[in-house]
Amino acid sequence: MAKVRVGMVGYKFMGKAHSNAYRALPMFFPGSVQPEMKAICGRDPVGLETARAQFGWENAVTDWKELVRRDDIDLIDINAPSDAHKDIALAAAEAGKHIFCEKPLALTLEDSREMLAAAEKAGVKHMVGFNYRFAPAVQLAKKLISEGRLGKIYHFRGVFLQDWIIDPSFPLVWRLQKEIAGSGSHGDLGAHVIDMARFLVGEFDEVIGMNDTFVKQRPIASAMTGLSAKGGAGEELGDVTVDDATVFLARFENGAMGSIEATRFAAGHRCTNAFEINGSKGSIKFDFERMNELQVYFTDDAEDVQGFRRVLATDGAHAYMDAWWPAGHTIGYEHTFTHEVLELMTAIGEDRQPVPNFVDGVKCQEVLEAVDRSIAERRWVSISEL
Ligand code: 4PW
Repeated sequence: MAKVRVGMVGYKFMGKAHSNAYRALPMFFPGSVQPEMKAICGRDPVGLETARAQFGWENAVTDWKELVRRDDIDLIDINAPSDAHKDIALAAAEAGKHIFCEKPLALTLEDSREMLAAAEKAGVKHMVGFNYRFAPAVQLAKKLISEGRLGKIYHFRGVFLQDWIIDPSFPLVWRLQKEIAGSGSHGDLGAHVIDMARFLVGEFDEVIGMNDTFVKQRPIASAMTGLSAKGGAGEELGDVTVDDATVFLARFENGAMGSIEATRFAAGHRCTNAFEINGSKGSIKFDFERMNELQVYFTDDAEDVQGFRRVLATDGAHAYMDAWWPAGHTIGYEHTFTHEVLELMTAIGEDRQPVPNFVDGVKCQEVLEAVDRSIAERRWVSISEL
């Protein structure tokens, strides 16, 4: 197949991560269908041109509506803040472009369902950026569960703990504003944990949650991104309109119990995206801060050597690792995006939907919204109610 010509909206954190993945693919996965980095899009022409030159895009445009109409673009990659996802995706579907959209898919469940319907009506490929699935150690977890090595699953325990806004003087960036981000830790971090639970354990049945906003007002930033603010902040304060932390309990359709926690106030945790799964025949533990490792415990180990042991998921037996380095060398966060883009390019080449796609994005939004409803109404909420 000819190359997939990419137009990407957004050039900051996720724009850099996706650009790096597009550039790494031909070097490390030369047999794959390859991307062609045609155009990068953003609002600030100065920052955009810097990113274009630095990341290696052919040209830069400031109007995403122009980008989605171009005949020399096959795929629209949406890395803009969450409030822009729906409009760009609907326009891309209308123009017959494949769509790759960062998580969470949309601001609301209703919007995500509209995006899925539009993509399906247009007959285009659609993917959502749950990159953590693509860590080799997580792929090993999926393999062990699928092979029945853990037996019947009793517990999923998942957390995504950060601490980048624990300082009350940290300014009011867009990730702290509901109208732009949709939610705080819940949709930004909890979405990853929800997707991981769906990927490894199965569908959610019912949930009940709680949340809090510990710092209610923050200094308004003059120039900002989602995770940082440039040029400092003034004296004026603005309201934080999202959760700083959301915790919820869950029952899965297969009977397993779940506890999920997302917070940006776990002092000392920079990016602890971690889970533990307990089954009738064993347990596994993963922590993204040690992302090349999976802790495993099997009940059928000989009694005198039973205990959790560390598997280093860096050999050729582990997903994707043949493509990287020999002799057990480790990989990092950015490699999960390369694996994600490999799945997207391969799916387009094979004329099938990539996984995870907008169906997974909608399923995630259902759980996000069910938790929010359970908090508002202080009751268990079935996913089937949504
Ligand atoms: O999805 C992203 C995560 O990988 C989030 O939007 C920010 O970056 C915060 O944690 C990481």
